[in-house]
Amino acid sequence: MKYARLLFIGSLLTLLIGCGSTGTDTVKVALVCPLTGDDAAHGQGMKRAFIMAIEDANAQKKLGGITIEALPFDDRSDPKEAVTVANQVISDRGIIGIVGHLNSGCSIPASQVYAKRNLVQITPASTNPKLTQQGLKNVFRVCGTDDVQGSFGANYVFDTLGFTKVAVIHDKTAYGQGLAEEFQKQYLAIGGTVTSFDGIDRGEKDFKALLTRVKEGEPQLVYYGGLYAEAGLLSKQSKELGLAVPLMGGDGIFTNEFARIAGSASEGDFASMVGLPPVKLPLAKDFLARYAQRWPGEDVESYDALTYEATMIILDSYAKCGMDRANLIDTIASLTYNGILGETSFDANGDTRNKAISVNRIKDGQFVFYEHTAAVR
Ligand code: ABU
Repeated sequence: MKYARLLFIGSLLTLLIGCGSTGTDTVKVALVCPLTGDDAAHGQGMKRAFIMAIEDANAQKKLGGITIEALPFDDRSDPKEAVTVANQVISDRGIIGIVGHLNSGCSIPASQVYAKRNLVQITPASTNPKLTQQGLKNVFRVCGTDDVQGSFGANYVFDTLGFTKVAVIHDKTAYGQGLAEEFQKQYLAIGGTVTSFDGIDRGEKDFKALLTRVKEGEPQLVYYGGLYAEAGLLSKQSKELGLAVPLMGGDGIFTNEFARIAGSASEGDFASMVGLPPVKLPLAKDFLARYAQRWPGEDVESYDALTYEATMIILDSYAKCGMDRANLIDTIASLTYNGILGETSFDANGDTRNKAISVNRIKDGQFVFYEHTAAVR
């Protein structure tokens, strides 16, 4: 009899936990990105924007009487850690969606874990096209992709800057190598010469031997697929060796931390960004003013506006359709959201239809908006 009662209570608990947030007065949203390590400038910016979004949504009573809890997790840019964290996230039935990850190499394996539980994942930063080519319905992306960004970069260097000989370096990650290969493919297709194509390891500090060899090819620019920590050192060491040509990278180097690492060597270096920087988003004006008040002295980093938007899209959609996970995915797949990025809607793969690309350039130690050009030739 006692055993039967315990069995009944156990089944009831299982049912309640299995139903997720039924009757709950709190729901949770997870942010997963690198909060420590070499990419932490990006990740900490994402965390600030994420917290702001949750605070704003609670203040607006977006979910009526339900309180929204912000749950940031650190994947340390490590694909194995990303999968460990993803498994932790799916075991918390109160989590209604994930914003993240930053690194494509983390987002891709983690997305398979979230898919097992039909949990929505929106990345504000992972740009490798493969993420949304896996046929997973739960995966969305509010930033652009590296097929567009790499091709854009090649056209920009060849047509706009007029450089016909470049060296290409990448960091062997899903993001960095993918971007460098897209750049090279288009650059060769339009008649450019790639003087060298090399991979480095993340965490490496001394690139002098590589750059000495790269210099022999007499490139007019170094194109780098990777993130700001190694890019800053590459820029600094190339100029120290007399390879006084600009470095150009993608969104992964678009942070003033890049210039802090490179010092004055980075003056005139370029970064493309998958989207317009927040200062050029007319609807982000209020966000920027409030960000400065909420986080005094902190830079608005590359993915902050994208992270804010991704969080709001999950919450806005949840407010419309409630706790059913399949409904939430369908709601996001078919929405047209007007927010600080302008209009966001998703194609059949879950990629944003907003393909804007901007070029930003270091001036006096800071990235400044340089120009915004049509993305594809
Ligand atoms: N998109 C640049 C950094 C993140 C990534 O895609 O790996």
